Amino acid sequence: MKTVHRASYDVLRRHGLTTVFGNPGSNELPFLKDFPDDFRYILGLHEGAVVGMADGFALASGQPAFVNLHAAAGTGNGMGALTNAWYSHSPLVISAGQQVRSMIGVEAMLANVDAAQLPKPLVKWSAEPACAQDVPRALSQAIHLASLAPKGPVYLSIPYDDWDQPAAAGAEHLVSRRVTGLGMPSPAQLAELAGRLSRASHPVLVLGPDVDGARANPLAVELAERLSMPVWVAPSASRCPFPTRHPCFRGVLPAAIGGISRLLAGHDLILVVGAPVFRYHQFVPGDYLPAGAELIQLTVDPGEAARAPVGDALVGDIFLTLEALSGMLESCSRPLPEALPRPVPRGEEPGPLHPETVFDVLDELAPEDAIFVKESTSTVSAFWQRVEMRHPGSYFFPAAGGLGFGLPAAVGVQLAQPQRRVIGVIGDGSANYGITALWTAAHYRLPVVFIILKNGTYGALRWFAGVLDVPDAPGLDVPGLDFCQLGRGYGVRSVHAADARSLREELARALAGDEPVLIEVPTLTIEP
Ligand code: TZD
Ligand code: CA
Repeated sequence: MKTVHRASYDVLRRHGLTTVFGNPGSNELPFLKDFPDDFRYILGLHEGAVVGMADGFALASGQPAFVNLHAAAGTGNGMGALTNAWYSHSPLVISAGQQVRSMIGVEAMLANVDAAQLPKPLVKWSAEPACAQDVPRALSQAIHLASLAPKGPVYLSIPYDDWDQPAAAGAEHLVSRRVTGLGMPSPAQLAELAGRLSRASHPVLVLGPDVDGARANPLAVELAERLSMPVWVAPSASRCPFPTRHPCFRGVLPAAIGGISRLLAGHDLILVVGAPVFRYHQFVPGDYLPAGAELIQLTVDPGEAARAPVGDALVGDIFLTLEALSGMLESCSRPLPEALPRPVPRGEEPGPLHPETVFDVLDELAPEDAIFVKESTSTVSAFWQRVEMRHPGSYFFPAAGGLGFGLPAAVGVQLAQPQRRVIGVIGDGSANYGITALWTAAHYRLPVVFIILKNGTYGALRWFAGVLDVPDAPGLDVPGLDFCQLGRGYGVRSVHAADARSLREELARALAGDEPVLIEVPTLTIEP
């Protein structure tokens, strides 16, 4: 007899979801029974870390990732991480164990009351199948929905007495279904877009994370070169969509209404690709656009298109649309923009290192295809200026600013990209929200290099306190943390590097090895 358990694993296997990120409890044990040999279970010690790892894995692989959480408590612990997954269009298929069906009503221990409601509004779809026989089909629905554009997280609550029930007749059809769909603008819409771009005299390109998600970075380069456009990265950048030393590259736009229109002044057409318009953060009033500028947004997400306060929008697959567009555009006669000057290396001074020095060392020693997972909020601009990123999938930052992404996502990215070296650049504040991921890195021997920038404070909040005129806020400092001891406690080789020379030595040693290493670096506080 084929059980719901067998039929469900068949569905997961068919879609390549053979890595299970989880933290188990009694509700989940029947699902984990007879765990197939071709599956691997990646244990995280806290659900925030579990979802963060799965998020990193999904973003870096471009494939859906499967998560198994413990009932309501495990789901709740994972929800902060879901804010990031939601905004990065990360296809997470999250399952949670439910009490046996007959004990949900009496609210026995571990009954997930109103389970489907719990993860909303941070999932595309959430359900508890109406009967055991529907579980494999619901799982298949969850995987397809997570993977269809715009990708995103979904949630299934599964009562644990479902697994050994007989599967429904016909369950085998699930594994032969393919669900595909890549919406494209029509030829007429494309021609209009190409026409507007060709007629513009000072167009500018603003690229967002979904360009990198679609691996359309080379197409963005082609488009920028063909029309000699300066290229900005859309504000609150969670990925790197464009090679950062290309002559067209200008940097990351600030996350403020006024700041953006100031920086884009002089352009008559702003083409935004793969980003919302815009992910603002600090409130600086001003005009949405500089005088005389039009904006066109190309996005894969109808929600992003509909909610923008300004400009026209075209919804469609980014890779296919850019590909079609490049065939329709003549090269323009404008010269290419001049490359930004290379940042000057900082002289070395005694005392805590300037973050710029740390980034210069990273730029010097990191492999050219290294992947950076960044979660130090006050050092974002310095990092983008100093560390060259060349290839798709080279940079990940929490898409909703929900801290606790960095350490776990670095682990998930390394699992998805064993050929490339992952370097986590993590603040001493941020590190604490996902610290248990160190154990997972050690346990599965994943060679992530974790660089902890230790300035003893929530640096970005110090800057924000100035912006918001709150000079006296409590709770902004985090002195007395010893990340070398924490790292060792979780089983990761951990070293302290107090100056540029020892940072260089320790980083070179870490990169030459094949195990995770934590490097704690005392740093100065700078402004984001
Ligand atoms: N809690 C969560 C889950 N996410 C958050 N974003 C915050 C709190 C608030 N927060 C920020 O937005 S930045 C920040 C906090 C606490 C400081 C992070 O400190 P850090 O980095 O040491 O990681 P910097 O470079 O010192 O800013
Ligand atoms: Ca800090």
